[in-house]
Amino acid sequence: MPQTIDLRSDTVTKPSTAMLEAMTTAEVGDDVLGDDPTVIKLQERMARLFGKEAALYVPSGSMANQTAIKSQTESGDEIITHQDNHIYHYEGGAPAGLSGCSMRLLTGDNGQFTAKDVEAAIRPTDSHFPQSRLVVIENTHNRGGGSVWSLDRIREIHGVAREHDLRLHLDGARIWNACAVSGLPPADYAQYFDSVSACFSKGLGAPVGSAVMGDHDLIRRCHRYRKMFGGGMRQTGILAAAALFALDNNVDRLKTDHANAGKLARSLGEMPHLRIDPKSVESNILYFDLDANYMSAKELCDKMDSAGVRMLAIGPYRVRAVTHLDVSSNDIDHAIEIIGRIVRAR
Ligand code: TLP
Repeated sequence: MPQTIDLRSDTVTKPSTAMLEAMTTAEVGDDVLGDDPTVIKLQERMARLFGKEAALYVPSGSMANQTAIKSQTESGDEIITHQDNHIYHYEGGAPAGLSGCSMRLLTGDNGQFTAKDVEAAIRPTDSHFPQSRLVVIENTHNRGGGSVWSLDRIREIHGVAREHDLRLHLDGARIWNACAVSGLPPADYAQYFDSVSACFSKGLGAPVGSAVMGDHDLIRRCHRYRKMFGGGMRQTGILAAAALFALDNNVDRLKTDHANAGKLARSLGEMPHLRIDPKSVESNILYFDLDANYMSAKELCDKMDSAGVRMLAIGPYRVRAVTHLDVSSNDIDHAIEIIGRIVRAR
């Protein structure tokens, strides 16, 4: 039976035999008590990579973001971010639920906004208003089509945030993809943020895990909230070993995923009934729209699914595809063939 080409997300990857081997041979201890040597090694490496004092291993990107938000806000505070950000759409309302924060949502192309947008959104210091506290940037930007932020734009936002005493958090679930596009090391981005999250379970192909980076005081607070949110784990070295393996083996290859996404986008752009600008695809995520009089995104995804290609319908006429290390260039050719057959049949 032919294998399904699963482009729903880069979270669908399965650990390779070599990664599993690294996991089963990892040295472990009780991480809640702070003595898992593999977790300690991973945290030290992440702190170094991001140029921060400390790092904390957590079960998910959502927990990395939410421990960082909880650590830097008070109930009644407002978070300034883009209306398409993951923390707003896909984390179960956690900023309100866990930290009591409201959100000031900005607009802008590809999930990005400017320093001017931030400045205009900052509340006056007056007890009528929620207190502007934290700016959150997502890089690469998921709903923005995997867009990569320029360092200049981040630097300008940092300038405004500092002027107004706001803190900055980077949702860097896919910061590795941003680095692969820009050629910059993670620390170049991280220098403008008080807290940074990064995931091992997206493009890097680990089964579980993320990290949050910042100064000692922030990470101490995140540690407390990780426990409070139920994320304290015991012999977590088996998972941290997968993350270390991913850092050693799966960072340099991300460019392949970007090339595959570009190839897929160019072919989709030539197909009838589908709309996508291939030039807008910078990393491993792409979105395309269907002509409304053609068929719904769900209908197309169901048809593709039956033919062995999986994508996500994320709106009535909008589909997302994500490339990753379990999808080869040949798989992309095969997927293009299958989709072409479907859209040309009607
Ligand atoms: N994104 C998932 C879904 O939740 C949409 C995906 O398939 O893309 N930040 C960003 C930018 C993300 O894309 C994600 C996951 C997270 C945070 C959350 O990571 P997890 O799923 O580990 O909590």
